[in-house]
Amino acid sequence: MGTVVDAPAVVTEKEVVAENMLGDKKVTVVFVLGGPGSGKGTQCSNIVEHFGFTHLSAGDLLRAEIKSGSENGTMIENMIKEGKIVPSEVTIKLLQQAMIKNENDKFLIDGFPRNEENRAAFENVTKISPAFVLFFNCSEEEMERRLLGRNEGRVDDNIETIRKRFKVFVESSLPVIEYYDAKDKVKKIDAAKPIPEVFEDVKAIFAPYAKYVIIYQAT
Ligand code: UP5
Ligand code: MG
Repeated sequence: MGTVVDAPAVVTEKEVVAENMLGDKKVTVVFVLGGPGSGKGTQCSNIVEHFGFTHLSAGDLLRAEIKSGSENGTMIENMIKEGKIVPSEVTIKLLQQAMIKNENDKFLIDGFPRNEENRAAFENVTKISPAFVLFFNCSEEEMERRLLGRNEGRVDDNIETIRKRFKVFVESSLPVIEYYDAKDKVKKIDAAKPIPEVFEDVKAIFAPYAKYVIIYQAT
């Protein structure tokens, strides 16, 4: 019997910057995607509560940036009013800072990446690939009804901007979902159902990330 000799270790460039490392912590990232009003934010809150993830809504981070009086504030506000996608470097910086600041190692990134350029730039800059993509599928009719009934004072919740947001979603964001689907990374949810029913389906997907394991003992 011959001896098996290991091939000499070659450190490739890819291994030097290890994937999914943020500083010295290894992170798990789930992208939560779906059209405007599909229920991304609503379901992310449920996931946080049950599965110990930290929720990072790209839209919320951008809206906070406007409020903070940052130099990019006016540009971001104008883009949001028009339903357009803010330049990648702005959004990626906000997401990266939020992940570094937080001690958690499990993140839901809600509403990002929204186009092919967002996706490629995020992977290039952070070296993070998502564990999977949660996709909330819902008809425009239902999403429009929800957005018009939301009443949170968002500058983009008017019929004119909503129509623009739908168009951008179909033209720019759906191709991102298709990209991950080709890699078998998309978990598609029927998001047209009532909130608790949607969460039942979400729960089944997140079961491996459960915070507590309940052991039933027969008596
Ligand atoms: N609701 C939720 N689920 C329901 C259900 N199953 N049945 C009945 N009602 C349901 O829900 C919307 C409303 O519907 C709520 O009133 C809720 O109670 C109800 P929500 O959970 O808020 O839906 P969500 O999918 O989060 O909708 P949102 O409007 O936040 O989605 P968008 O993707 O449009 O908004 P986002 O904040 O992500 O982005 C806004 C803008 O920011 C973009 O248009 C863009 O201009 C900019 N942006 C970027 O440029 N880059 C980014 O990376 C991110 C955003
Ligand atoms: Mg949202």
